[in-house]
Amino acid sequence: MKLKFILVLLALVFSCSTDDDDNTNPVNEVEGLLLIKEIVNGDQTIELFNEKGMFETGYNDISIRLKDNATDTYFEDASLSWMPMMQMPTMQHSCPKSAITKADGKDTVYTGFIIYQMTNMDSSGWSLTIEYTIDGLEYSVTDTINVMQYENQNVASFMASDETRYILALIEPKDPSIAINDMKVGLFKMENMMTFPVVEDYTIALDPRMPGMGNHGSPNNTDLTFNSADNFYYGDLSLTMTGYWKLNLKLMNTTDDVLKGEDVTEENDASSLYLELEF
Ligand SMILES: [Cu+2]
Repeated sequence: MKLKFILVLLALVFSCSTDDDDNTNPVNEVEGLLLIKEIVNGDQTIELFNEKGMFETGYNDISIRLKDNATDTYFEDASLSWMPMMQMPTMQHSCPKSAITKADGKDTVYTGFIIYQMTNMDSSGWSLTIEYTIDGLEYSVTDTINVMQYENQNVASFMASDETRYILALIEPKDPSIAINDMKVGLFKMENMMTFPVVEDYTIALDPRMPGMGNHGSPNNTDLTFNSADNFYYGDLSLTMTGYWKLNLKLMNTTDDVLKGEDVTEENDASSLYLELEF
């Protein structure tokens, strides 16, 4: 009887503490992420986050919050879109990007990705326009952003033999290990300066090599194939030791014509299409 009473009491205490409405210590939905930039736009502030707290060339996973400056609270029912733009000496262009959607299981966080294919030496050149709708009202703001040059080639922008420019970005492994790693890349076509649709059903042949060690390879790699569930390409990447790896690639279209890249042979130590990895 006594034990039952204590259990009921405990249950009451716990249910009270979790049902607390005037929560003075709300859940931090961006815990573990670092602020990249805040963009103030009148009554709202857009907060951009990722793991490193900065944009880099290549694939960027981005978390976004939209703050009501008057109440210091975050909007939960906004719809957002974005347009990154690089100003070049004679023209401007955008880059591959996702839509912005609500983050799984979050109330105040929205997410998406942007793949910056290039940047200037001093990280300048890019701006980001964000359009959003709250309660039927549309807003838009543009600000400059810094994009740092990543230390290795984690993105390739290239003209292929079909006279099309493609952008190929390494997404995983993020933390490579001596193992068969899951490799994930994004492949996009530059339709025009502003539009970069996903390329479906191509094949990307994979031949990782260590140029610093006699250009040796590794066993049990698989070519990357398209996954229509999330529009990315997946394959097995075998890394047998730590160090610098050149991931030699060959891009094949749906009829298996090679559009870019060459086999690595005795006479040819690298493909003209590659990504780099160091760990
Ligand atoms: Cu550019």
